[in-house]
Amino acid sequence: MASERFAISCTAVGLRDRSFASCVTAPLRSRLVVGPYTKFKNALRRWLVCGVSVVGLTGGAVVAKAEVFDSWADEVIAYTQGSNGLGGYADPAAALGEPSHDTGFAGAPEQVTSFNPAWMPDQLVSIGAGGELVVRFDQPVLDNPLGVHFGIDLLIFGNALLVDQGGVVSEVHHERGRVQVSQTGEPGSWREVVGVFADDAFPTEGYTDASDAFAFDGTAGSDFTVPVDPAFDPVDKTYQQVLAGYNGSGGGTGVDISVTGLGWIQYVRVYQDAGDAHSTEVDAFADVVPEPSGAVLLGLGACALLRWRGRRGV
Ligand SMILES: [Ca+2]
Ligand SMILES: [Ca+2]
Ligand SMILES: [Ca+2]
Repeated sequence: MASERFAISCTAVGLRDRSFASCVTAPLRSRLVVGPYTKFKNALRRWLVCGVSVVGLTGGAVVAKAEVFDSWADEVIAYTQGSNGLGGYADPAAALGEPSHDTGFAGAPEQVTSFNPAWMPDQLVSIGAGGELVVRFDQPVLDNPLGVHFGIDLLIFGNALLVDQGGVVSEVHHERGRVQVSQTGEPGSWREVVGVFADDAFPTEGYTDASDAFAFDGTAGSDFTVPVDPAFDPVDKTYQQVLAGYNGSGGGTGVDISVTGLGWIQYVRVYQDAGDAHSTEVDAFADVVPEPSGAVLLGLGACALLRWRGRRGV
């Protein structure tokens, strides 16, 4: 997949040369299949795994095993459409994979913007009153501290939209679904993310450079793995001001899992109470991964040097 990304999987496994070599060479191979900025970030993240591996080698305990993941949810664990779910929008696999940059509504190659959300049944799954959707990530979604991406760890994309009135946003049209997270997906393991709702602000923005919300002339895809600043309020803003406020992000509901007391999660549940008059739709889930810091980069350089010297006995 063109948007393939990497993440860290810390597992209690023995460090082997093969995993280390894979760790070093995978970023180089990835350059063949991903975009320039994403390639750069992916490479740094993979090298971060190398750094952790060296720690494991010298400490003799838990080490990191290099694996390749994308940022999107991978598996549907459960799905039940509620009483007022949208007919035809009942395929839970629509919530797996990358959020929608474009929508084929009416057969036209329209772009998804915060005013023009995803439309198609293969893009969205509808929850409905009393319904639920449970998905699993292949990798742990880690808790980012407040200073990293505003503390947001997970993004949920729906079909919420900004309402235009006279050239500015009058309101965010949303159909809020409740959110729970879990490390295991087992009964009793679920923690409610209080005050955060799926299919809410911020509506998905597929491109960063469209001239108008309905011009569909964007060429630069937005980043679905970084959140919008939660302090940004799109109301009374023009479309260009909204784009500026998104600052390259593709939007999505931001979830900070620290409010649940969990340091990482791997399962996400979106559900609606019975009797809810709305119908929450979900397009996708994304893991928000921090950028490697300068100190980490220095560590990674040391990692590579140690490995090079080790191979040559110097
Ligand atoms: Ca994935
Ligand atoms: Ca967090
Ligand atoms: Ca989707």
